[in-house]
Amino acid sequence: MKLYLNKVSSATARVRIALALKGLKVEEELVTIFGDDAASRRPEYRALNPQGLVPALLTDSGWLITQSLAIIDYLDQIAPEPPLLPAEPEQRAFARSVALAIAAEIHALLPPRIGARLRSLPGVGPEEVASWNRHWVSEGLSAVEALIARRRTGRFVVGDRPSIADIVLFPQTVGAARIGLDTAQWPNIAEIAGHCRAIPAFAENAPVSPK
Ligand SMILES: N[C@@H](CCC(=O)N[C@@H](CS)C(=O)NCC(=O)O)C(=O)O
Repeated sequence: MKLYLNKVSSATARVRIALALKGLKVEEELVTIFGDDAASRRPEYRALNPQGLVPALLTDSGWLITQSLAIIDYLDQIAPEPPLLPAEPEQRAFARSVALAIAAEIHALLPPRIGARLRSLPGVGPEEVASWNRHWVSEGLSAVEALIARRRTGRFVVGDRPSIADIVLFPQTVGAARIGLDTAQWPNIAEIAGHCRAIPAFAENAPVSPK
């Protein structure tokens, strides 16, 4: 299998953490995502992935899977151990809810293409974009903290094993700290992120800072 990735990308980090938890090795191809000449904008990459985003996983049979959550679902099916979704139906739904609250409602408002589009609008510069990013991460993680606080029973979002919820949450906490937010304001999230960081699969695949 081959993973198209960028190590700055928290969506990529989710997939790399899942691969590492499962002990799966894949070929990796770097796709640049910043700037007008980013590889993700080029026709060659768009021909492969019309969304022009990372991550994307090319399976052994040549099928391209886009979207980090779909890729993780696929990995969970082809390599079921350790499971990344809880077996109990309500807990399973909760793990997916937390993952989607971050992937769909926080992260979707932050990628480079959003910042570039905002900066093209009159009166919007880097400081306004930074403020936009802080606003959505802050509001989004505050809601996720409240969701987790209502249900948490163990070291991770669901019980004592990392699930898809932690895999999506952890990179977002790294991103939150990177834009100047103090993650200690979300005590459950901060504690869970600490437990994640103690696991090499998480620590070694955390998103890196843009140069
Ligand atoms: N919902 C997608 C998000 C993918 C995404 O936005 N990836 C970012 C990097 S984190 C990207 O490729 N950005 C390129 C751009 O914004 O131009 C997923 O979960 O895979």
